[in-house]
Amino acid sequence: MTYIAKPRLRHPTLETNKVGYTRRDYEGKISTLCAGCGHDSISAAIIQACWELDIEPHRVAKLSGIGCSSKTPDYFLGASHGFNTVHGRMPSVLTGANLANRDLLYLGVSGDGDSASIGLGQFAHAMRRGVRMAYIVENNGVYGLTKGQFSATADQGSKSKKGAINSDSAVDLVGMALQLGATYVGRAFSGNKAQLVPLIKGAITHGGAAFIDVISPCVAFNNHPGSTKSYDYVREHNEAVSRIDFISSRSEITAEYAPGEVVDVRQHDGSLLRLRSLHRSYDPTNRHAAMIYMQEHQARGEVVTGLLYVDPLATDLHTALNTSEQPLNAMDATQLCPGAGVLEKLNASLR
Ligand SMILES: Cc1ncc(C[n+]2csc(CCOP(=O)(O)OP(=O)(O)O)c2C)c(N)n1
Ligand code: SF4
Ligand SMILES: [Mg+2]
Repeated sequence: MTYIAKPRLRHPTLETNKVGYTRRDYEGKISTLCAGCGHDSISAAIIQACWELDIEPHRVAKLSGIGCSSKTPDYFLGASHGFNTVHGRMPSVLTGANLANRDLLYLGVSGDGDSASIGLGQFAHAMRRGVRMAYIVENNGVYGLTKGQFSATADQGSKSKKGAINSDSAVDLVGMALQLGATYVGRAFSGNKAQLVPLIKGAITHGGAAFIDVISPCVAFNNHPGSTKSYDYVREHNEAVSRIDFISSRSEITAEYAPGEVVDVRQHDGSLLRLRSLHRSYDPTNRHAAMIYMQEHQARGEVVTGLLYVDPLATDLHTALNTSEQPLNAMDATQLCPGAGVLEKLNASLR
């Protein structure tokens, strides 16, 4: 993988967060993506979110598949654990890592090709099993890395750079995540950092499977008139359901909005998602209503963004499997392999 290392020099007056790190400590190598690629804005939002959450970088594991989007973990959180897996296989590798070490925060970064084509089955099962992770798809509607073929999220009727019309129906990952049981589902636009940063913070602190579909224009192959994933199209057709503020359990809670306009959602770790409703009837805790809302607006050609659904008390795969609180990777051989006697008892109990 090509990369350029950043100089290590730090200005001594750089602001630090509560755990003593500057924003620079959350950066990675210099990006080799095309100038203006939406994916770089998402990397910047991840850096900002982790710095503001006061996460120690070594507590994060970032995993990805293959694609321009899946290259991006090299460009943020340089001091975190990382695994660039095989095309479409990030969710299963992440599931294994999460089961072996539940103490890390898992960040899954993928592309629309990676997750909606070759990795669709993997995406589906990670969502339905409730693997605790922030799953971010950097959605540009094309296979950017292999030079701009339509991906499965390209809208029917949208036009390629060479003028071809996409005749296939689009896979809607947000609709699928809602249907499959993901407990935190959002959509954002890479060009709107104010919306994206709190959405990522909420996903990282969420107690179950969190999914964010980020429309991220590919300036090289999918940013022309006729594309529904271009900067101009998304800016013109964006319909935000709410403005979201993330308030950590340690921060003072201030009332900025008039009652009636605000929906406060407190997550299991005490953090608060404060949603200033742009549509008064929108309830982010109603999965069924979120699905209907999405479909109605999609039919009108609108790209709905914001926190679309959250179950604030979500649990995860570890709860479902009743796994040990102590991570497997922290156990010694006698704990991991308790011997023939225990195995015999277990087998007998299953007969
Ligand atoms: C098993 C396998 N099949 C195909 C490829 C070729 N390939 C590399 S990246 C890619 C698509 C990437 O598209 P996406 O996930 O949308 O990422 P983007 O580059 O658009 O960010 C494909 C088909 C591969 N690397 N491995
Ligand atoms: S080809 Fe597209 S997706 Fe890949 S780096 Fe360039 S602009 Fe980004
Ligand atoms: Mg893509």
